[in-house]
Amino acid sequence: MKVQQLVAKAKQAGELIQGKDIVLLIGETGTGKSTTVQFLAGCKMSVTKVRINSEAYSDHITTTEPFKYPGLEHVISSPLCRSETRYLTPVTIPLKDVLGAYENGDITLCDAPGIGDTAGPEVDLANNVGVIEALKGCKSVKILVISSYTTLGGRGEGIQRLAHILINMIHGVEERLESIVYAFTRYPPNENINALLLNIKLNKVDQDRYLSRDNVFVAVLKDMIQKTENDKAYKIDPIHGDRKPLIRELQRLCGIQYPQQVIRFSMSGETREAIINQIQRDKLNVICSLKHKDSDLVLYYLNNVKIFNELIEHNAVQEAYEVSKKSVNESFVKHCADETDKIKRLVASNVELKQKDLEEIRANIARKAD
Ligand SMILES: Nc1nc2c(ncn2[C@@H]2O[C@H](COP(=O)(O)OP(=O)(O)OP(=O)(O)O)[C@@H](O)[C@H]2O)c(=O)[nH]1
Ligand SMILES: [Mg+2]
Repeated sequence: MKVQQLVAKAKQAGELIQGKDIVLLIGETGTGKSTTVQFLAGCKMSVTKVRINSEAYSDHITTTEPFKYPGLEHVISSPLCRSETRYLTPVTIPLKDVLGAYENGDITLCDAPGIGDTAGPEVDLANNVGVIEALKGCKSVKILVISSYTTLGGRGEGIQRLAHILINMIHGVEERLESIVYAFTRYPPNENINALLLNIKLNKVDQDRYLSRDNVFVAVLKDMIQKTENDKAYKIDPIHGDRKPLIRELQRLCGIQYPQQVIRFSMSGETREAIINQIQRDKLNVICSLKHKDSDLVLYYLNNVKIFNELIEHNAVQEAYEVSKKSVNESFVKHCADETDKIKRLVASNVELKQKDLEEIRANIARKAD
């Protein structure tokens, strides 16, 4: 998918959440974010067996009735382990539908693409561009972190990845923990999540010289442990669960103000490299199209570089943008000089200057300036 298309889609989502207090779902691909949005929106759900390859079947939970709220039709869950959600999709739920007729106001849940480096650079970039662009105009953001038992990993690697997604995405996350709530999908009913997390902290993190020195990571893990104490972990059971406690908690949470200054790109090293390669190609394409005097292509590639430059703070990106701009500028200056020479030659040749000649020169310059 083209960057421009992604940005356009993200802007549409951005318009829907402009000036709103929203809840953003964050989690790795396939952890159950879309399913959780459907559950919190009160959709009736049932489980079906879905064939995921020639040998294996998997339990898939889907909605069984028409969608009640606008936007829900775009919240799509997938049994296949690939990134299904590509854009930020807001769904607004009136609180009276969940908590009772006496409640005013509403809550806007934003389903988001899986963040992380599991799905390849293109998807990672798409996710980042979409989420960050769409969040620019909203008023505040509460974070609902989704962690799945299936991605936990034998030694808690899933929690580590998740914590690092949060750290990369939320600037100063350790000071914004009051804006975060954790929910857990696919956990066996009797599994004690708090004990699992505590075990990861004591037996993995505290024993690891590097991990235990990572203060921000330790702060996030401790926050998870504290928030799941006394059996308080929010386990998502999309079919039989009660959505009220989690909605109440989300309502109570205090959102991150000025999210555009706090929420940032969380892309993997692989994605960063892919973007830098892409930008170098776009820069060369600007120069090449200038040589071929194809102004449509010049504009197209220059715009690509410009979009990346607005989205990503990186020296290589900035440099590519500056070089592209400079090349276009120099080409324009040269073109004007050529046209000036043409006028001078015409004047010097004593041939009578015709209105037509001047108009042609003026049109040439104007076309380039465009
Ligand atoms: N058993 C069970 N399955 C779940 C639960 N939540 C999600 N699933 C299943 O997990 C699969 C992936 O769920 P999605 O909701 O698409 O996951 P996602 O996080 O939105 O994935 P991306 O949009 O790709 O990032 C689907 O087959 C769901 O039915 C849950 O709480 N319990
Ligand atoms: Mg999804």
